[in-house]
Amino acid sequence: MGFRKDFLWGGAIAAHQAEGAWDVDGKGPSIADVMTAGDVKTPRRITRGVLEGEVYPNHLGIDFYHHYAEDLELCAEMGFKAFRTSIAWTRIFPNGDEEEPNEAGLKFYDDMFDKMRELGIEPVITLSHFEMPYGLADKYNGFMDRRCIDFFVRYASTCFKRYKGKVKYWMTFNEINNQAEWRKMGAHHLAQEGAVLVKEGDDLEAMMYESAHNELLASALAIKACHEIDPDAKIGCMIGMNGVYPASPDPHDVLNAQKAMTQKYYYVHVHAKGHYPINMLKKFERKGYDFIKEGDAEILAEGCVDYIGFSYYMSFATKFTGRFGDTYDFSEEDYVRNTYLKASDWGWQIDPVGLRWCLNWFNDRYELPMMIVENGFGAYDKVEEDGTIDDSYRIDYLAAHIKAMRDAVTYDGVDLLGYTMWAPIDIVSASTGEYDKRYGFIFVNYNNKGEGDMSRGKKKSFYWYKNVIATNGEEL
Ligand code: BGP
Repeated sequence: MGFRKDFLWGGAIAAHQAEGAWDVDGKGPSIADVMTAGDVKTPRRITRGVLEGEVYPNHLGIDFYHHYAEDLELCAEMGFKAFRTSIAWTRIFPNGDEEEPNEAGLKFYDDMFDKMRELGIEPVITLSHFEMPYGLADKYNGFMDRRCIDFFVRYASTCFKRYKGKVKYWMTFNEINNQAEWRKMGAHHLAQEGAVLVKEGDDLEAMMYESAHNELLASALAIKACHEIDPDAKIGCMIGMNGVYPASPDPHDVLNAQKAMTQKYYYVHVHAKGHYPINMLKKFERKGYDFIKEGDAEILAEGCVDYIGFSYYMSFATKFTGRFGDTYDFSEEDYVRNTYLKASDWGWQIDPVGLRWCLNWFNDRYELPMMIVENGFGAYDKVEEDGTIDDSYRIDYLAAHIKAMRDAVTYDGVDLLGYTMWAPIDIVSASTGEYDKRYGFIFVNYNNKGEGDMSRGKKKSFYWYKNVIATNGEEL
């Protein structure tokens, strides 16, 4: 009963949201380095290059580049068994299309992984976490150009060779499926996934499916390379999993929600089974898409994942509007509020039971080990006069979600390898570019206005999580 003895308790961050040092030691700009600051009401913008007078929060992050040793020590104090971060692609290949890697970038991660090992922490590493080199986006239009597949595989293989024996758990593209919501996010979401920089009049839907296909090929080829270079390593996909419920038992709503799940999560099907679900192939045929070329099927079939990594923050509900007729195609514009759930200050609906639902959804279809590599609660934290921070709301959120995953393991037989909550330390928000949307057990003294000395402090949740790990999830 309960979690396995070697369960990987830990936390997760991403290079671009934490490291800062965006142009240090030969690093080139990534797509995250041309995203401006926003907030709960103001969307981030993507600029063509780094422009004078704009504010780019990822350039500074929380200066993890120079503070990772002390930050990891604080994580070790909580008893972390695993730490998930990403390698910034542009530290290794600054423009993305170089023949040779940047040694200073490779050395930086050597030192970081050594530090983790010294602390008894298993590195769990994402190869691309919204970090496509800006050079590739600008020059090739990202994954719209098949040459970017080779550039990614070269980068991935360089990492597998260099960190063989140091890194055992890999993932290819962070939340590769976010781009399925291209209607809502437009250029932002596509570019965040390393897909394309779009212009007026482009057919976003067609471009999304084509560039996502090329990204899936890149992922499959990297997985194959990983298996060949380091047979002891495990490599997974990373899916942004937020289940879609029907808004009511009306069969139209139920079918609509089912179609939404296929359209949002066919990416995991390709990763786990090595081919597209027929439902999606029918859609491509109907739309006249011809981006699947000879030989692609074999590539996908040979690059299946060892485990499913996924993030979980919330769930959605959808109401059938009839806008796509008998196809019942999904559009995120058809989401409705779920009146059974409360939401965070950013409107993210809180649904711990939904996490168990998602674990079962994956398990029933793919029967693969899983790792929850992100789950957390973004909130405004208040520092009391005595310097303490009572983030009981964060504890409540995490405790309810950990209980749900414990139930999925205990009662539903889910094979769960680990849980790396998001994010053990306050960092820059990916969707809004804010500092004030905080997730951490560790407070970072820095805010949206650029005030603060970046010093680190412990919130109430720090001590709570330490006990969760010490009791292997028994005491929540
Ligand atoms: C996921 C991303 C992360 C992270 C998290 C929280 O979608 O993989 O990079 O940031 O969401 O989102 P946000 O930072 O926007 O609150």
